[in-house]
Amino acid sequence: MSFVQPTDGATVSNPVHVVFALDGMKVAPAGTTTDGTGHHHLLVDGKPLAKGEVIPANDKSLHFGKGQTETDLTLPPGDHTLTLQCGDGAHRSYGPELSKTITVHVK
Ligand SMILES: [Cu+2]
Repeated sequence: MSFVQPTDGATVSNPVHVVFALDGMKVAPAGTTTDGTGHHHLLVDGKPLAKGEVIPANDKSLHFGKGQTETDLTLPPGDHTLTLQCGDGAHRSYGPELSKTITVHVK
């Protein structure tokens, strides 16, 4: 999985438009239990979660359970990491191998 936008190390302004891509799996809404499907989670200043761990839902751990592949974020100025974590229909992490972390500088 990867970030289509922004690129790693980019300097960005609020709102930060973030676009996700999922390779080798299909995006499906939360609740879908079909193998090979999942949905995106965006962890702000977080880390990839171990495989099987349930991904929390809070201000810094966002679920895209309708199958969305983009969002707009408002972040405090400074450096932040954005981690994309794929999870299954029950919000369980697919592990670090299905995650991607980038750093952005917010103006
Ligand atoms: Cu989820």
